[in-house]
Amino acid sequence: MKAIIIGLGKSGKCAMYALQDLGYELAIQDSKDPEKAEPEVAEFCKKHNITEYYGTMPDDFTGFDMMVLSPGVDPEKDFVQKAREQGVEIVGELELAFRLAKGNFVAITGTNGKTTTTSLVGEIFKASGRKTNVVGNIGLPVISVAQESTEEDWMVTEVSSFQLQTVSTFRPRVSAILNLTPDHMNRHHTMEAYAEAKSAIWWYQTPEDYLILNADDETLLKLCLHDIPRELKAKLVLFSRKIEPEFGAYLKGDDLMFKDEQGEVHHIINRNELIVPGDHNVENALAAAAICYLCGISMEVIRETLAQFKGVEHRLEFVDELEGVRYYNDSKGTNTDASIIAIRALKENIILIAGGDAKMQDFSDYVTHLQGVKHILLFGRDAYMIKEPLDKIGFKDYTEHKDLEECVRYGRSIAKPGDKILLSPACASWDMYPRFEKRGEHFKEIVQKIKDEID
Ligand code: UMA
Repeated sequence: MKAIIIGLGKSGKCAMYALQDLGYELAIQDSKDPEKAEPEVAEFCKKHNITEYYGTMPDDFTGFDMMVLSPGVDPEKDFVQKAREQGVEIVGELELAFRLAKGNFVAITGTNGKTTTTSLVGEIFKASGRKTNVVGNIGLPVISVAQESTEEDWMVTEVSSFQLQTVSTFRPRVSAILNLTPDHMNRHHTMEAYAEAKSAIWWYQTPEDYLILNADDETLLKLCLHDIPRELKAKLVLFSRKIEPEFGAYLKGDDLMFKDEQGEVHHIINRNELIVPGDHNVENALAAAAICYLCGISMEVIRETLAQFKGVEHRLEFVDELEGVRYYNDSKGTNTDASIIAIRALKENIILIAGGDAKMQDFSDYVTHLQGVKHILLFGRDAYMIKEPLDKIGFKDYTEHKDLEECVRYGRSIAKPGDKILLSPACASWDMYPRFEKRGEHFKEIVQKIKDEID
């Protein structure tokens, strides 16, 4: 068998190791320049006689059985179409990993909250004593653990719309779509296409499986379920903060509840016992509890783990308090909706740091959600895309800065005790950092530097 792997980031590298192990004849391709090739990859290719294409593409794909796409590679690109026409099977890294894995899959997607919910589900699974792999978009490619997995393994998988664009058999036992708001429009172009990609999470599920959806998100229900011309075979389970579904998780007063398939009601936890703040975290907890209960985990284990969960790094992460000012790192707030959620959770006295790679988002609605924000510090390549709608609505309390450090230092100079300096950029980091994690880490380093200067 002969395969070509497109994209040599985390996913492509692990796919290369896995296919090499299976005895495939391999070629790799990456749009980056040859001199940026990782030495580790170059050495592996040399050792195993793997053909390398850096900054170039084979003229012809005849002879290849399979093309493996990394999530960052758009399957609509011309060369992918050409390969398809030449009879090459196109698979994404997630699909390939699913085919190689023996464990059961839980899959979580949504525009926001998927990393937190995946972490939470992972913690609950671990606490229940199961063999747990927390994988996928959260940072560890599924393929890196797929081959070693056994039937006892659970793959708690965060899946992105990118990964779901290239599935053809992927069947999670339990899947969840948490919410749907505009994101990644530079890749999907329309909300319908974005939603269709997300909906592939349930396309290959069977009547033994479960699909969990947010009953409060009408756009999600319409675009990811009702408008999809495919039959849903899995059992539909809902979660909601507003209504009491026939089957699913909901909020009754301050109590999180779960009604099972037989209509029996179970108490999950009181919302005041959750450490993580905000309504969105109640939703994440409802979804996580539903997923885990449907996988057979007891409500006691679910409750205990929910009560201990402190949240995820870079997601509304409390960094420190200096001179009465609290610093929060929400570098994972890479779209307007995620950032609005963080702003709502902190409520008031917010000095907001925003900007970066805007991914062609429209900020005109975003700027109407800044009631709790006293001042905005703008930075990054596309800061002007936030500035323009701010000017339009007459929001004057903003300043523009050359980089993150200048933002933090200026923020500190105008902050009063009780204020919160929040990095929640509403943009991707790719204009200035390789990943949002690096941006978040840089923010924390700057806060630490200021702390050292004060001490
Ligand atoms: N590349 C090409 N051609 C292209 C695009 C990229 O050759 O058209 C090359 C790049 O030069 C680079 C490599 O592909 O060498 C990067 O591959 P990739 O972008 O697929 O990134 P990976 O390192 O494999 O990481 C991916 C996910 N990245 C993306 O979806 C963009 C990671 O999600 C994920 O954690 C990882 O797989 C493990 O599963 C990151 C992300 O930003 C966190 N996700 C988006 C999000 O959450 O909003 C979807």
